[in-house]
Amino acid sequence: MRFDDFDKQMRVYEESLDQYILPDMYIVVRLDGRSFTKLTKEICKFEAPFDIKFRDLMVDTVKSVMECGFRIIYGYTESDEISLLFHPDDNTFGRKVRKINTTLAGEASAAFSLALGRVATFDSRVIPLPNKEKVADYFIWRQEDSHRNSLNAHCYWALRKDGANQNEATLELEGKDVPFKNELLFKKGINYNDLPSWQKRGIGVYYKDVKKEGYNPISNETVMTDRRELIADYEIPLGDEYRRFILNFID
Ligand SMILES: Nc1nc2c(ncn2[C@@H]2O[C@H](COP(=O)(O)OP(=O)(O)OP(=O)(O)O)[C@@H](O)[C@H]2O)c(=O)[nH]1
Ligand SMILES: [Mg+2]
Repeated sequence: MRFDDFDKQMRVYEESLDQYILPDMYIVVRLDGRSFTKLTKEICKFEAPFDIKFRDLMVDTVKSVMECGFRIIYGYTESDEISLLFHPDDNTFGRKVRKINTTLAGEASAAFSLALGRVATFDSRVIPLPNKEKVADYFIWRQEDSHRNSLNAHCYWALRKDGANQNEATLELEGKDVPFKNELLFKKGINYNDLPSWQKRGIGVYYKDVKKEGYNPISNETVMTDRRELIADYEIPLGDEYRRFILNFID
């Protein structure tokens, strides 16, 4: 058989599971650390429930994937997950799902592992969303997940630090509502409202115009130049204000 014919015959198998995101759909990708419970609690022993070193590793990973070749306009991280919003016109890899997933999981895993100094990996899923409102809903959903997880984690570790074992702490919180959990923390001297915003709402990463001081060697002068820089926002807005904030990236 001629190679060209053989190649065509084999490609049919290789491409049988290929999928593409339709042109009018918004693309969000969520990356999630694999077995990060073991990594954070047993292997690296990060501070619980929140560790600034772990937070900074996640933020640096978000920045790294936002600059790896796709047009990503907003990044969001909470816990061990990262959500990425693509520019509506992004057409990298012809919007092929497998290329988007494998490339981003690879880039995130490599960046995080290099910074940590040991192997850690992320999985990836593409979430196609039909309109701007659903994009905003998506990010509000992840922010609410962050809130819930954060309240629960603070309660769990407050109980653990008071001597409860894994089972006792889990049982104590099972089926309990938000006021109960707030009260539990309050009794232990923690006012949930006063905890840092990034622990409750997560962190946004996006481009911002900043003024940078530079040096012009010809005129021998210090000059101010405009630069677009990726910044991490540790106090992102909440609720309706967050909806407007998200819509701003795609309007
Ligand atoms: N100690 C510590 N743990 C953290 C921190 N941030 C996230 N984690 C942990 O990261 C884990 C993330 O949870 P999951 O993604 O649901 O669990 P996983 O073990 O990664 O499992 P898979 O994602 O299914 O592979 C939880 O155990 C969190 O407690 C942190 O700042 N400090
Ligand atoms: Mg995980």
